[in-house]
Amino acid sequence: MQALVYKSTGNWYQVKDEQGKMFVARIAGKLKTEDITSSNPIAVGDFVELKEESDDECKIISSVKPRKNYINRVSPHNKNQHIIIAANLDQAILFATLKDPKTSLGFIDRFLVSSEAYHVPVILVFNKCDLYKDKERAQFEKINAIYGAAGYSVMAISVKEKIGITEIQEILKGKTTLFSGHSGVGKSSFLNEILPTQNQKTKEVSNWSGKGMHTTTFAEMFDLPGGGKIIDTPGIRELGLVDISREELSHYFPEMLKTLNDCRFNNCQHLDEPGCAVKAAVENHSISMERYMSYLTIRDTLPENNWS
Ligand SMILES: Nc1nc2c(ncn2[C@@H]2O[C@H](COP(=O)(O)OP(=O)(O)OP(=O)(O)O)[C@@H](O)[C@H]2O)c(=O)[nH]1
Ligand SMILES: [Mg+2]
Ligand SMILES: [Zn+2]
Repeated sequence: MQALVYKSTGNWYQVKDEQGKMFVARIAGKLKTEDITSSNPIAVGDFVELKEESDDECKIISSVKPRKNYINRVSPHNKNQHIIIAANLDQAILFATLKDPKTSLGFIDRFLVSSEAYHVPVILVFNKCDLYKDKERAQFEKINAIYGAAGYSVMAISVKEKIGITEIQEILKGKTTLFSGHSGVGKSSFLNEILPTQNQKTKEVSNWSGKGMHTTTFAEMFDLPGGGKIIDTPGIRELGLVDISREELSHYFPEMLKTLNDCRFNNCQHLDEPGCAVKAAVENHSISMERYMSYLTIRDTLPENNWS
């Protein structure tokens, strides 16, 4: 019997079978899976096989179906382990904020690189636009220009003032969408706004250090009444990139990928090589300096290649 994983705590799982019935499930014994390097063998969004003979109280998961895609990150506790955030996604919304708390562009770029590597389209949603004064409005315009030029959709919304909600509902229709971003940016607040019966926990961010505070503690999937699914996740502070080498990094900056075929050397790393089309594009402002600087910063954190 096949089922879809709606919630994963690491110890037990909430799964829904093809008839729409929810069960608690556990892994018993050895699990058949291709994936051995992640610390969680099963993630929200996974399709799993349940043992026929297992009882209704607690089903037993016997195997995980191959994933269409997934987003993962380096474990904050162990650099050699990675954690699958969610699997089988159609798209992700990266929730960001310019204030209370502030999301750095570096974090956004790492998230985008990771999503490009796993072929998950991303929409950038800046929440809490009700807090904007002139300074933040100018910042948003700049960010909108930078990421718009790179090919991403950028939106400013306010869950509090109900600005931009219906536009996002349109984007969510019929798709499985991951909600990600720092803690306190309003992921669960948005979910509560469009699914009031769910009533996910949310928490004030004023007088709040941000450190180790997560209101949502486990990833969980929710069905949308008009079709489609949302996966709400705990906020992430830092996103360690998995399985990406320096040599391939520029392929995950879409605006660089479009340009790099024109570099003189086909292994050009867009540093000081002669005839580099990417650097030329930065100089004539068709690739933003901010994104190029981000490329260099992220590159420094990556291994030389991923097969050594
Ligand atoms: N001013 C303002 N505050 C908002 C808005 N949306 C959410 N908040 C507040 O931001 C705080 C954090 O919201 P949550 O929804 O808990 O944030 P989260 O992203 O789910 O956080 P984690 O679960 O920890 O990852 C709450 O106090 C919300 O009321 C908004 O549009 N404007
Ligand atoms: Mg939350
Ligand atoms: Zn180049």
